[in-house]
Amino acid sequence: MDKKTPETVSINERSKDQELERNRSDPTGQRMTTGQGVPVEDTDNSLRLGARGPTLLEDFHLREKIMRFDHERIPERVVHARGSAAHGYFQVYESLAEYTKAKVFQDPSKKTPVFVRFSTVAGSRGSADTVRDVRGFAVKFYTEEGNWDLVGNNIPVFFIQDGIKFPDVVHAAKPEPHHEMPQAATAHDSFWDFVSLVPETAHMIMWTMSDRAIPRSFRMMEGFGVHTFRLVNAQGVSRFVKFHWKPVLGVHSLVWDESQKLAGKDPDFHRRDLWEAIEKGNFPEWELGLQIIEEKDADKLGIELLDATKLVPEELVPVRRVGKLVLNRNPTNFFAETEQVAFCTAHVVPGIDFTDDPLLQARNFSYLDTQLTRLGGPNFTEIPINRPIAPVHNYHQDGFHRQTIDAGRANYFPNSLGGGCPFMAAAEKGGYRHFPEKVAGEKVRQRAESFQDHFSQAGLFYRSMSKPEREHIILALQFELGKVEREEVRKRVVEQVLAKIDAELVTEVAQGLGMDVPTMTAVKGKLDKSPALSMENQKKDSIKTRRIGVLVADGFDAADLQSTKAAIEKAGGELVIISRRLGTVKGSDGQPVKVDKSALTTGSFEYDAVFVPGGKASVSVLKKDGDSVHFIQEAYRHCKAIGVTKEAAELLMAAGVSTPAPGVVVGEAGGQDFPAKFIAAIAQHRHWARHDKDVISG
Ligand code: HDE
Repeated sequence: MDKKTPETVSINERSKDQELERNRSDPTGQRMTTGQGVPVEDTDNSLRLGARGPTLLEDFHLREKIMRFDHERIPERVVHARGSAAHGYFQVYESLAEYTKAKVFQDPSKKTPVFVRFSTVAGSRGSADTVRDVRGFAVKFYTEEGNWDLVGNNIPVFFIQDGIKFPDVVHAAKPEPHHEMPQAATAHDSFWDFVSLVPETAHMIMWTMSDRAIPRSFRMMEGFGVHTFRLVNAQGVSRFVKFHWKPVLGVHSLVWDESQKLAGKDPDFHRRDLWEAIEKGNFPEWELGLQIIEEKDADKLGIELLDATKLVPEELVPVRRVGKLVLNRNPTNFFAETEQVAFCTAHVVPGIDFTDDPLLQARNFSYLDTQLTRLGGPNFTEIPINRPIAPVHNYHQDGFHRQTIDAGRANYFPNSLGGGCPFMAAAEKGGYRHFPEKVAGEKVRQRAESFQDHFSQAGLFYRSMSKPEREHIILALQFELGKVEREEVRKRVVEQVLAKIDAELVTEVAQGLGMDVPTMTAVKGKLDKSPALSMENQKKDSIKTRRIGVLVADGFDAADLQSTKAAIEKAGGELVIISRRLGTVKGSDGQPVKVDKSALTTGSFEYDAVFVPGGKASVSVLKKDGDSVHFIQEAYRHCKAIGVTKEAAELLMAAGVSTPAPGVVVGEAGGQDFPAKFIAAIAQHRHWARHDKDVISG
């Protein structure tokens, strides 16, 4: 081969999977061996002197086995420790050559492999999935010109403007240093102390107190690149860009009470949901959206694009949907892939570039650096999940865990001993050339005047919410601040932060905390509302992958169950049969039906809706069963769709639910339109207009 011809690769959806295959080890049909490949005779008994005597140091299998066990753990991520990931691909709808030369965006027939990790931020690796927190949404694209990582969140803004404050905000949010409490929660003094003293957190606080911070599923949340990046085309023209991921299933959330109950009953709720959806072939999908801003128009927007506490409302710059992301394969091994994957904002490819956002600039340093401790040295790029499909050649060498065996004598540049290789690539030949932005100035520790507005977008977000969403923000703040022990911290948040956001907000929160309502000092921006920010305005047209809990006892109406099941499954939903104990329940036709969950192991909060078929015998048992009555009450309180047919209407009465009520669908005997009405109610996701819900226990 001509040594001067650089290697290239062509990629397809399977490229990364095939490349990972080199490292997979399947024990099926194999003997057990030591790490040195020596077959093992006995792994249950250590080697001892006499059956009751001391263990011999000579037992190399014992020593190796214990030594390997002792060192299984690596440090968890300092933030985003709790995560779940999946493989898939990205495909662009049409060439974006006009905007960027990045190869991932050129060819609509190409599927670029990706690995995506979702996470919470504050909790430890074993913390619950459904806590109130930001969710990470990190995407690694294995492109033919190297890896591109888009390391985003499910919230489009951030707590701080400058990366130098990151250790402070994270220290404040994490468990307090003296007693390491609370776990995976911001409802404590140090976090709100920080918020009260750092007004730039205001906008992000509105998002984290909103339902966005308790997603129904990873599959039903948006993703955002947060910072402004650049797209650069082959002619060297740069435009500003904000990246968005739009979930095909719509954006949906839990309610706070559910989140807390789920954290106890199924702390893996989101991880399980992602895993099971992929196993069942319900591949999660997002569309990539771009907000492209011409450099010349940036100033006219009146929004500081370098300030990560600001978003660009979609009403001002529409989001253009340019491609899709599909997750279709679960990892083979959690540690090897999900835990060892190392994202970095500085992993970019030609055609994608940075801006001077001071948060992004600090991230570009941090992500590379943190892996040294977490993954044990600089060779983490060689770990299978991290290594690019694109060829890698450079003069980096040695270090812990080096895998590559570098051939040749020349490990420096320039060299003549190695024929000058590896050599540089001109930009025209694929070499990464940084966008030659013109900058001038004095070295200062200062923020520009344009970074000083901390409240107008916080207010914009709050005002753009529907009434129920605003109520949830108020309740979340009452909860979080209610857990703050120091009164002066509570007071400062109310007076110095909330009073500058919105009158309704500060009044309700102050009253809920038993405090005087401070004088309003709100700052309004040009835009009064951005409807795109409200989840209530997102599409609600499908029940795909929704789980409907079905309460039954012996004697349930078999025809009701069958017709409802057929209709729901046709619409893409799933029924889960719940009864007192596992095994089977008998329908009115005498046929047994398999029970999926016993009442003991589940709760209404694990489902999107409830269905109770008629059947006199079944309903009379359920009416007297506290768990079943509670199930209905809780689902009602959480504003979910409830469907009952025939006699099952009596269960509603037993639960204190009076009909008609929004989202409660009662099917009369022989009624034909029940499934359609019930499906329409489920697609709404929640029925907030239940005015009496608070008088029902749950
Ligand atoms: Fe991160 N962040 N971050 N972050 N971040 C990390 O990198 C950091 C920020 C985000 O699934 C760490 O490999 C700094 C914004 C995600 O592996 C660390 C600053 C956004 C993940 C780090 C930020 C994020 C991380 C910890 C402020 C949304 C998980 C382990 C300047 C756009 C990635 C690691 C995964 C992880 C630093 C702010 C998203 C310490 C210094 C803003 C999704 O390097």
